[in-house]
Amino acid sequence: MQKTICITGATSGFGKACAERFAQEGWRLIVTGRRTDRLKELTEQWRDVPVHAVELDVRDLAAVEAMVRDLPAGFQNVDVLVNNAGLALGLQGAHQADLQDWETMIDTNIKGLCYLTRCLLPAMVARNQGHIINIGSIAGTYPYPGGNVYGATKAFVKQFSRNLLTDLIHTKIRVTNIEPGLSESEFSIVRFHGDKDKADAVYRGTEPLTPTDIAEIVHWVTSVPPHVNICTVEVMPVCQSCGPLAIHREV
Ligand code: NDP
Ligand code: 8X3
Repeated sequence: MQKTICITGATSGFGKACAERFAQEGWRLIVTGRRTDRLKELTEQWRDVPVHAVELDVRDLAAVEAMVRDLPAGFQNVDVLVNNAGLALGLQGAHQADLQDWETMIDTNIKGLCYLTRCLLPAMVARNQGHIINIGSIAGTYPYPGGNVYGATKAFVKQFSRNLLTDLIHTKIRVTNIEPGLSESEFSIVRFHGDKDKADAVYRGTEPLTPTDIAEIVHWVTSVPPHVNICTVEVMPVCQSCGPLAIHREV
């Protein structure tokens, strides 16, 4: 039977690559994001793919509830939710960071992810079938200067994913947290508020992961046998590793 996947943040980067990957596999797609021109561009490339595109800001609980309530016939049984919409804003130290940036990251990466999960889970539990795939980050495990609230939101995603598994142990629902490292998308342009030169510098001299790499992993975790749950995937490009612990000396 044709399966249905709901992807948040499908207008760019990982989410868009996931939409394209699952379209190739013949899934029904629910694609969401705030930029409607991007959603239109994305869906116009497919002729035979059943797709439901929804303009959605994941921070808006009423809009999330309405989206789930108003899913059209054929799209109501969501088999996979990819909680991908998210962002980092700024790279300043905690004493200098913009509080509004912190609010936006918390509202999007934590609250938005919770809204989608809470609204789609009851139907999954009723059907005893489903898969929640959260896009965390290595920043949720390994601290780095300026990662402050962004990393903390992804640490939330890690623990929330684990706690979902404990709540759902009596069901066949799977929960996966995918934690990528350095990946080239619009992520850094957003982080630096549109400063393309700063964003390009992040990837200079590296071979980062690509959105296609992440989409392959998202597809893989859905394709293992139903009794197998890939709980966590931590993935970095070969050019990246965890830094050493730091010591500041006064001499
Ligand atoms: P992009 O900036 O390319 O894509 C982010 C997507 O999130 C866009 O489609 C954007 O859509 C959507 N989005 C942002 N805010 C909202 C919102 N309030 N409501 C709805 N959609 C929103 O970045 P990536 O593809 O790289 O990032 C995807 C996820 O992966 C994020 O959660 C990010 O934290 C995580 N990640 C990224 C890494 C990287 O190095 N790139 C590494 C590890 C994790 P729109 O603007 O149209 O709403
Ligand atoms: C994105 C990866 O290292 O830029 O989540 O925080 S990193």
